Amino acid sequence: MPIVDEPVHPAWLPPGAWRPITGRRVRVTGEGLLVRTVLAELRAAGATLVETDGDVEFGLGGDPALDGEGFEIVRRDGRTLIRAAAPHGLLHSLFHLLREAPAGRYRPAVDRRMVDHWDNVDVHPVMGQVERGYAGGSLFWRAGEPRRDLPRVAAYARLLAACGVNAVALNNVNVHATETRLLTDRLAEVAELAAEFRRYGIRVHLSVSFAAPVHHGLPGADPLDDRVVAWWAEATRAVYEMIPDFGGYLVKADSEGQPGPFTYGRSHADGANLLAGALAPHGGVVHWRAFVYNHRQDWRDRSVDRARAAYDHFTPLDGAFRDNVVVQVKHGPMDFQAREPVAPLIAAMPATRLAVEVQATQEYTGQQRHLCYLAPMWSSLLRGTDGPAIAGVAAEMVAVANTGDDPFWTGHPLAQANLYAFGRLAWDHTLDPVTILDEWTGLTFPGASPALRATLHAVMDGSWQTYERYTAPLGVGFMVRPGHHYGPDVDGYEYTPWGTYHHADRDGVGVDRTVATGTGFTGQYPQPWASIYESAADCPDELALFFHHLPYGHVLRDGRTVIQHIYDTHFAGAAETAEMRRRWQTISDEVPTELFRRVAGLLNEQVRSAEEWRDQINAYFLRKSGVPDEHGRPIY
Ligand code: GCW
Repeated sequence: MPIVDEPVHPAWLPPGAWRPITGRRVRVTGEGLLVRTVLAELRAAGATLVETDGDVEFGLGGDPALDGEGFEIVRRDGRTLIRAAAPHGLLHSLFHLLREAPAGRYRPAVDRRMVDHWDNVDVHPVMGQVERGYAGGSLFWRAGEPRRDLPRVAAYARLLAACGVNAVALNNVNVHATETRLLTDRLAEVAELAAEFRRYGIRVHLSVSFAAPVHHGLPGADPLDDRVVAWWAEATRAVYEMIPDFGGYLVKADSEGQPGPFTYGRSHADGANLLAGALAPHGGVVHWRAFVYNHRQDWRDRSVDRARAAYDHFTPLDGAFRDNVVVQVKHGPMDFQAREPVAPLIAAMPATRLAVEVQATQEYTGQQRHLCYLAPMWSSLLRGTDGPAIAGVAAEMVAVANTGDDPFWTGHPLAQANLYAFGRLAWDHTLDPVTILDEWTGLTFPGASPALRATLHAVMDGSWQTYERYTAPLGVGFMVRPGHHYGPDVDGYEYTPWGTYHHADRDGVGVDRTVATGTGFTGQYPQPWASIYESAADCPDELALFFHHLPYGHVLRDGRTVIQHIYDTHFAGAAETAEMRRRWQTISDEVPTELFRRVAGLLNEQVRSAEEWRDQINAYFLRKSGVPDEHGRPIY
């Protein structure tokens, strides 16, 4: 089917975003692919390229301490001088100029800032073209064939580079038969995409199946079998022959039915080191996911706790991985809920290179039908507001992509801010989410009026907490419809094998994860967090039901009982969505019509869905507990 070109929204790089460059005399020295990209961008932005005395000068030869991607901005006599140690730094500095970055030295907090696509080549019968994708189809494949809209891929690469991303995994971590061939006879498709990303300093990675040798005729995939070792070495050599700057492999092994080393009685270290050995001669890395748990649990057995699984599997392997293995850990111990504590594994692998994975695609945070600005969540995890800090421990940051072939890239136009904010926070963990939103607004809506800025802050800054208020209470999680995960279903997962329970009964609710009387999960944390979480009196309210089974009458730190907190937050959260919708109507003249309408329509759905959540959660807990709302509001 031919691709029908729809006008694509420019996201944070509309022509107006280039005002700091347009019309200026710019001098660029240096050569190579990325310098040519910088020159092309400057030309397109309407800069005058000069040989001497530019108003803006980009050059190499900066302090080597700035490493491959850092740069220095000096402002002197009305001129802007940029020095980088390598061309990557020049590219990043260009985009920093659009944000009117002040003079100073800049370098990223972590070396790799990666976006992982869960794109399938074939349309999966249940998951579709993109697993957990809420932004249309894949940018790379459509119905089993390469989509080949390379200008669109280049535009995407440019957006990623402009927010600081430098690596992308193209395909889903659940690798089906067709996708296994991307590594072999369909490698040319990957090479074609890699060429577009390369121009923006982004390296391409592939998700691979641990059983790939079996798909290609070997009797097994035992990591200690010489034939398997040789197969991976040869397959990898062929990849680098075609894609010399290939980033490496991403692997979901022994997880939710994906194959892995356990089949052969081998460990995750054996498995990861096998691939690392094949990649090492070429400079590639393996991202080996720690999302390993028993998804066939007996709900009757309260001694098994899914939250414990990653730590239990991986901490004994600390120090056993080769240097080019990166263990990739989800930020929380469960699965991308709106509220979870930091995964304790992150604080327990001092001898292992770790990447922390967050989910920009809004599987459990409204599926890009609800507005939910995630930067405040990510920032608080990085800073360690309510648990061990991720910043300083994670060597890399990864986001599951929220993008697709939707004309707004992200389905909900305002969800673009999540991708932008991920890149910026991965580059600089200390940035304030409110400042990032301002930056994003300034780029996306050049010349935004104070009213538009104020409205975007009003509807976005607190939207994650609003979402949290009207959905699963106090950190308990997973009260969603099984399968697609949209909308409320309090008991949907309660008696299933997935390990995601809330244990509500007539007396109370929550999972006892204490050492004293529960699953012992709190003991996986370093002090002081182990003690803070262990104590119902000290545990932060937002995590109260994650760590404790509490009576409905238990008084939380904020002075309210658990049951009254549930009622109050659900009424408040739903009311906040109505207010968001009202605020949005006030700026209809200030944003492009299509964007205004798309957001307005989605806010209608958000208000409807939030009311549904409010009423189901409140009705469920009133019926279970028999405790009425102190304020006598309608509960059904
Ligand atoms: O949250 C679960 C999702 C799966 C996903 C899995 C994972 C790609 O529901 O769709 O599979 O996490 O992260 O591997």
